[in-house]
Amino acid sequence: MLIIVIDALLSFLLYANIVYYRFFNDFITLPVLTQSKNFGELGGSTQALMKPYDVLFFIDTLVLIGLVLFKVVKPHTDRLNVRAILTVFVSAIMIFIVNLSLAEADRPQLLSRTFDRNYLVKYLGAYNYTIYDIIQNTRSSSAQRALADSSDLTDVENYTKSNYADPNPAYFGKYKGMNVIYISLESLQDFVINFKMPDGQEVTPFLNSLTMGANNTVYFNNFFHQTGQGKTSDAEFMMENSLFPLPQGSVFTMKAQNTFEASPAILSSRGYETAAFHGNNKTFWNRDEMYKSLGYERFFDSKYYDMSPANTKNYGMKDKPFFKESIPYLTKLKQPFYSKLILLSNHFPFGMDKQDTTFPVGDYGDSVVNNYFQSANYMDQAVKQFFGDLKKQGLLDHTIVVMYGDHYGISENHNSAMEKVIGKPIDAFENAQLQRVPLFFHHIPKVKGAAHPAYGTNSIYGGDVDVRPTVLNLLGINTKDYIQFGTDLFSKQHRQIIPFRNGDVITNQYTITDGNVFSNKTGKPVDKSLGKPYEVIGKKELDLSDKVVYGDLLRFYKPKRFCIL
Ligand code: GP9
Ligand code: MN
Repeated sequence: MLIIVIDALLSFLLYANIVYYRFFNDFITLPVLTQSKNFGELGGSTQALMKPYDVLFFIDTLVLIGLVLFKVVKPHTDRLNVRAILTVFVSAIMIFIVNLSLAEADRPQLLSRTFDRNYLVKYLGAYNYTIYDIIQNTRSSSAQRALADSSDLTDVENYTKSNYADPNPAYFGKYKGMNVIYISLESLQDFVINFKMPDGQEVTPFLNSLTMGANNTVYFNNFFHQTGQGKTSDAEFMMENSLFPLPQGSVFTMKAQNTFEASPAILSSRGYETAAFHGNNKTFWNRDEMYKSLGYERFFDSKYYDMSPANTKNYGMKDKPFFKESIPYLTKLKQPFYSKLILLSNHFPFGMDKQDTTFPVGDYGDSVVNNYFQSANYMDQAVKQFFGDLKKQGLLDHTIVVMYGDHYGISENHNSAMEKVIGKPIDAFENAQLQRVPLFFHHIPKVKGAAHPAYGTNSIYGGDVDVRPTVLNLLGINTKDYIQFGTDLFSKQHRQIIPFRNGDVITNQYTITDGNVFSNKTGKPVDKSLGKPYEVIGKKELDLSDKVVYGDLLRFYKPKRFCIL
């Protein structure tokens, strides 16, 4: 009897997921279950989503009931054999472990990163995924969120207000009413910028021209990614919230139900149309859920692109067709618009289809590093093509284009090849320095006698969390009342302190990494006490930001200048 009930419940769970997937193209998660609006949306159409042959999903239960009813098998009354039960259990666990290790080998950190539910279900199976989802959600949310109240915000508010940097009047509001386009340059690290292959070819000639100020661009060459396990999604999170990512997992997958005060919401409350573009399945990094919480009105995911084999590799769209096919959607948005395009093809392991490139591969004795140059060159060509198209559409002159490398592309595992690339040994100092990613602001208005050069390379130190206040100030939106951990990169009071999730801190003077302090100028260790004050600031900021995210504290925060739609 018990077996029949369990079997029926499992079949029901499986079937619920199938019906849900047919509509949402996604699997059920605990927060989705508790937020009935999703099911409400599904409600009317549930019947349409069911097919007559679905009854086959319950065939096992029906057969079991039939067997008992027609007395083909009789219920067991004698004692169960403990040994037999144990053997079944132990073998099940062993098979599970083997399966999990195979899955881990294929998708490293599958469980800790939770980057895509499709992958989790594929590798774990629907039942194990459900258990995983329940553990993940109860662990990450309940206690801290339930215990939090509005008074917890006081500490945070006091800190962020004291950290506020006045906007630079020369830049403030210079972009008022202009469109915004963010471009996430997948895995692009700063070392490739202005890098030449042994034959003298530049890897990123178009981006290099921007570093010299072409297209009225400012390029930051001391800008660092601050991402954690959530990689691309962490970078997106920081860019739009000016909060830090979590110590483990991704805010996108773990905290999508939180209240946020992100730039899409801020701008859509000021008349902007907001849209995100990404040539991958919308469930990846839980973007479909998270983008709603960030205030996006539209999300053009893989469904909107021609995903035929020639256009795709690895996770999804190649950058050139992705940009090309995004243009018609972009131009149909009501102006001013706030949008972001997440690139994808310059992703680990970077191998390219022959027909897409004539650029040479590197010769550094490591295929990942060798392929990286070719793939980064392709992305550079794609960005150039996109700028050309924006110009053709008459958009370039009244659009601010913010481009950033989302995180490292070459991990520490490839440092021996990287030593050949950069031509010096990579110690802890150099390793931390390699976490630079390029940041570009296209079309900065020319300001005579400004503190920073109007176009070209800017050597101010900064990190992901600094971008939001910078952009909002350029648009003429004062950020004083927002909870934010970054400061405007153009502000004269901008603080050049960059905390990282692994405990490192980089300032314009020092690199604090692995418990040692190095001088940026010499690359040599200096007295550890010199780093202490920055380590303290770094830890404090990360702790406060975690408090906001884990406690979902922004649900209590109603600043004057923020209006939720
Ligand atoms: C997936 C893309 C890549 O949609 O954003 O994710 P990553 O592995 O770079 O975090
Ligand atoms: Mn990425």
